Amino acid sequence: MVVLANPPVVDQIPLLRSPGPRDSFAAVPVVDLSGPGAARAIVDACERFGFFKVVNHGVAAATMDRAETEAIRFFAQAQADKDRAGPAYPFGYGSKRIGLNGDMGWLEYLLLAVDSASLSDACSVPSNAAFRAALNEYIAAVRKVAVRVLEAMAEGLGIAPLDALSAMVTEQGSDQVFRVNHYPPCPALQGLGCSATGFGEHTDPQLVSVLRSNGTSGLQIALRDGAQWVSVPSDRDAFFVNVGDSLQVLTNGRFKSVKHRVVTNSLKSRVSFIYFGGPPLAQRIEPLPELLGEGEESLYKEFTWGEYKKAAYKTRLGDNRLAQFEKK
Ligand code: GA4
Repeated sequence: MVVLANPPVVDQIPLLRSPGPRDSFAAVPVVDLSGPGAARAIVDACERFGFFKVVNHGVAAATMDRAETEAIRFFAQAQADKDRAGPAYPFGYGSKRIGLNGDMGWLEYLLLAVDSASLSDACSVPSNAAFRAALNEYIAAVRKVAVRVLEAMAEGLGIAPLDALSAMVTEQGSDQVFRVNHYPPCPALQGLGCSATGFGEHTDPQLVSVLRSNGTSGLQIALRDGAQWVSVPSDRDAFFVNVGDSLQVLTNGRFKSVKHRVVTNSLKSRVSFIYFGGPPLAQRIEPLPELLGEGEESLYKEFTWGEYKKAAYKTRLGDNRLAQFEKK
């Protein structure tokens, strides 16, 4: 057997089979957020895939375009200038390294804290005023989408009050994070049948994540518990929503947190924005009483979001983080 070493440029970055047309997932559930069937459609999608696409969301294209233009301008700067906005932990610019335990991806990014409905003033990154303003406008808008999605979930699940879920991500002290990812193309691998891992497989720890990309493909989700990976056709006008681990627990496993990853495109760069809606650190993450049937018990041990987050940062990206909180 001939074992080929990774081409030097992607040294240390795991490779994946390049997706082809047959991997495209045509059945992504599409939810019309302004339509009457949104609540039912969202619950159905969360039970089946933990993932769906949102259209008719009411966010102006100009808001998304402005944030995208400014992000491209930021990442086009000289490396030394970007490095001045680092390190990524706790918040700031990062390149290739993801988390604290050795995961690597073919990307650079900004990891940013959100306070209420805009970037936290405690972090001066990004420092450019136009970029900050564009991100703040985008964050205010995407957060409203997250709130509407969480309200529709509560409605569809028959939970009262309607803001039982959304309040967790909007109340004072909620742990909201915003991420801007830039996946440069990786031409060195073109035609080799493999692609660099942009962001390795993982589930998100929060309640929900709301993603928007520039229309370059790359996002994949796992079906059948990881037995099959499918490519999500990109759509720059839509948002994509992931169920996170916390929402899986709040629904006692009825909703599944979806495993996903990003495969780098060999020719086009991908820019994505992700809003992660998390609760305050002291919030207990446990099944909502309305969702527990007669005599049904929680599948999980008791924990707070702060405890979950602390444990998450000790894991590798691809680890099953909920496993240690499951009742045996
Ligand atoms: C995945 C979802 C978000 O991007 C993130 C990520 C975080 C990070 O990049 O620092 C983590 C990852 C994410 C889960 C496990 C830990 C923490 C990297 C990692 C290895 C910002 C988050 O909240 O959790």
